[in-house]
Amino acid sequence: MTIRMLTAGESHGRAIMSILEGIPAGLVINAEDIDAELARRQKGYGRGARMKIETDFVRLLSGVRYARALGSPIVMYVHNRDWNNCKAMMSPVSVDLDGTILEKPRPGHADLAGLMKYGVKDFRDILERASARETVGRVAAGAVCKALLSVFGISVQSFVIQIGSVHANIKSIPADKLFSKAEASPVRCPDKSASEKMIAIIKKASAKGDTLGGKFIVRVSGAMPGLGSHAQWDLKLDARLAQSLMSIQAIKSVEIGEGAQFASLSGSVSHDEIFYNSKKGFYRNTNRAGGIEGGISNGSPIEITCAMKAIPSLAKPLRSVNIISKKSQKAEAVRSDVCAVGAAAVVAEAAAAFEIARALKEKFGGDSVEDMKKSVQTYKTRLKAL
Ligand code: EPS
Repeated sequence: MTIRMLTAGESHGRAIMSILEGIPAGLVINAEDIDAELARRQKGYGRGARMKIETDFVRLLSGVRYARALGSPIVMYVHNRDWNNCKAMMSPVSVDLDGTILEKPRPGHADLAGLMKYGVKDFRDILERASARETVGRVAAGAVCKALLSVFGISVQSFVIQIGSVHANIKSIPADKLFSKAEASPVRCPDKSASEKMIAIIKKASAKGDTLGGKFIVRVSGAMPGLGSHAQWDLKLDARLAQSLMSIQAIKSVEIGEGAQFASLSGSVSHDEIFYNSKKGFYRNTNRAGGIEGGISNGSPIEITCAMKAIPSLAKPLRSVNIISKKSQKAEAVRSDVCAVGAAAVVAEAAAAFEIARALKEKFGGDSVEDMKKSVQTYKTRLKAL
């Protein structure tokens, strides 16, 4: 059985939920570890007033007993505290409201395209689910996937390398310090001086009623060679990661290794030459491929760079059209974040952890963690004998 995941819930509804299926029995799952990931997602300079309302924590509704996975579907429930303020607006039963609807769709949001597609009158029906609040469910599921990966020595970390026009300089920072430095930064950027500049431009954007995007890197360390497959398009690990990460709200590009840079590099400097010694086995001195060749992990760290666009909810809105009067008007000005690149990076860790866990489960099978461990051990012994 593979691992599957669905999320449910509206931004201002009662809760965000996820169903995670296929986690092997016996995996230790601590609610506190999930909560720690949820808290990481809530942080960051540039987040809006909503984060002062919410304090996310998980309720494990099924699939876990005495802090261990049962092998059955795991349902996770995270309450929206803002629901208290939105009960009438989001009521699942019919209520008498004053008839107020949102009329001025925000360029860049799902508002207008969703309204057309679903035939709704009020595009709140669309924005509630399009909202990045949904990522709570992915982070909860990702935390469980991270727990599974850690059993096999695989970790998933991220750090921000750009916000707006400010780029981090990470060349002089040792690879094993990037994550801890990012965690200590209010914008999750390991370069201290860039962090300060990033905070300054976020402050400036906020004062102007504007928003900012940026770039971050997700790094998967410890993944063995052989995850994903060249044999079918929908089994390729890079393609799966791309879908999972691109589906995060506002993410507009996902690159593996050198990514878009490959277009301008010639073959002689695009690839990672292969070496061998009896101690290390096969190894590379470079990692331009970002740890994936032919859709299969090759044992080097898996490196993914994502670009996030600036959030489309603007305090000083762009021009739009009133869907009732068809007159030109400014788009709805709704409460929002100014910059959420650091939070998106935490979500991306979860999305990557899910895909890596899924590929791991597909390769090694096993209904229990113990079965999986044996299978991994057998495989690693075979690789050693190569
Ligand atoms: C979001 C708009 C804001 C963000 C929200 C995503 O919410 P609200 O409209 O309630 O102020 O804060 O993100 C979250 C609630 C969250 O938990 O990340 C949007 O339109 O995407």
